Amino acid sequence: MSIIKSPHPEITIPDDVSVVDHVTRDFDTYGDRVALIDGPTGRSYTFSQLKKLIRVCGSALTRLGFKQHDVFAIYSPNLPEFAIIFFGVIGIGGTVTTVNPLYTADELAHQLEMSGASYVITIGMFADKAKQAMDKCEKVKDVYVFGEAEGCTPFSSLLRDDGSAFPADLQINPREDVAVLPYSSGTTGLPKGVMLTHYNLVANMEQMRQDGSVEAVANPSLLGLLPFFHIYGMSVILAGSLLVGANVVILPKFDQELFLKCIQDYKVTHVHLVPPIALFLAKHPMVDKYDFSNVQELFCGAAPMGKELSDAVRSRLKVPSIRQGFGMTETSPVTHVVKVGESKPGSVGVPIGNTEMKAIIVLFPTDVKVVEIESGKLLGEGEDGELCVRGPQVMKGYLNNPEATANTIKDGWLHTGDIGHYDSEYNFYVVDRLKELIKYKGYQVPPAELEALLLSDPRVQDAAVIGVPDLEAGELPKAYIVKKADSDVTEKDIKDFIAEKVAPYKKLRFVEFTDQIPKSASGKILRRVLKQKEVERQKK
Ligand code: 4UU
Repeated sequence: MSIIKSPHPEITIPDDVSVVDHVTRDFDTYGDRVALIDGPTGRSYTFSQLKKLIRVCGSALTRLGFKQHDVFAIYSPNLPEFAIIFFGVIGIGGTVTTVNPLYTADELAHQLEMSGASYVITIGMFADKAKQAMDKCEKVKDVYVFGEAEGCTPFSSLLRDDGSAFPADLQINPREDVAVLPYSSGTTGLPKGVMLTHYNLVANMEQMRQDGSVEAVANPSLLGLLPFFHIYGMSVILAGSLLVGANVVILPKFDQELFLKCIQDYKVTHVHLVPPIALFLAKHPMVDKYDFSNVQELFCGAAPMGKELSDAVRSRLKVPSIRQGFGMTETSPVTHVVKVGESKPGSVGVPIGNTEMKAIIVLFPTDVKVVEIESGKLLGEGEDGELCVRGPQVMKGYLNNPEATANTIKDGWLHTGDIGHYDSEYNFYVVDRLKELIKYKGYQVPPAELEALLLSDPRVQDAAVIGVPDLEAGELPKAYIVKKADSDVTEKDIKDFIAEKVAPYKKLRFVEFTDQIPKSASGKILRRVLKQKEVERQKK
């Protein structure tokens, strides 16, 4: 019945260093080793080249008039050059907002507008969407493109610079300045800009470094498959691996054959996964044709991976370690990881380590308390409740949204909106989600966003969206619709209406017409009532 501290010893987290200075601090030592490799083409950059290009890019951006605290949007799949612009912007004190490249032009425009971005970079394939979005946002000055595309400025123009305009007197305040601004819907409502400071990211990198699994290997190589626009790919894979001198084998999307071939041919040692890819590894016949002997660890997060799936992957691939972690965009992202050397299938692990650096600053260790949902009372071992976290990785807040921030961080505790419990060794188990968020293959699908779109359809009287359990995707978005009295709208009409407006992973997979949406006295949708109905239906 108490607050739980991380079982790891406390570490010192520097609060006087920026993300780029921290990540690149040993790049001169890593020198000519390969830092980034494009999986499909083999195009690569060494640590020395990357360090130089980050500076060159920062200098070129400065010449353009891009200043400290300005916002640059990256709307791109994973590519080695993603890292150059990402660290180039952050290195001169700018903020990067990352956008899912599958977003429609409208979804992109919305994020550009909300984040106040002045530039956006994309790839040729998405250049049209980026230009359409720019036309809707006054603040956006230009669209950059990796490669070339009509009406866009080539990214290569930012690399033709001698680096001399890099700001010499740059003062970054790591505890205040926002390095990245990914979007998350949090526990409720529409996506919000998550302000992660330089300190938040440095802290999480150091907390993960304490884990030691990557550095324990002679030539560590991580697979950069999970998207860099999402905090997992951005912080843990891209920044975290470069910091410790591991290379990243980058894949722009999940292609079964290429995925397996790259792991084998580039001798990848650490593979970060989400549950649907773990399922592929457990089941697909193609997997047997490839050599996994260099893989030291498979690491899964972003959605629940149960014991059965974990055991199935382990027994098939015979990798030395398979572990799970837990995190959120709002926590930079990692808060829990299974201890190195331990096998705890089904558990998301113990709270990761952290430190109190200065006694005068209220900097708590990564404690986790389990709060009973209704009362706020602390719960004990084995009792399910809402998980609340505090630590140096907890975000500064949601951009321009003090209300949502106050509802999420209370007395210094971040309320995850997840339900779980812990065992006698402080291994945590996440068993349910209190918040309304739907996760499709680890991607966030905010029901409130789909509901707002549905209500904008004149044929719809009322709507509620929930996630229904699915073996492969984790959850699939389903809408309950109350039709307008005179409407003969069909399920297909509703699905099409949404599909036109949102990225493919947010599409409604099921639509059911109903007479009434269950609501509380205050008018809130009772999602658990609808979810319960689904669970019972699936049992039949
Ligand atoms: C059950 O998904 C993430 C971050 C994931 C992450 C990153 C690095 C996990 C491990 C790691 O090392 O962020 P968001 O913001 O997209 O989604 C956060 C939500 C959580 O609140 C929870 O509902 O995603 C769900 N979630 C999980 N659920 C994340 N990880 C897990 C997990 N089991 N392991």
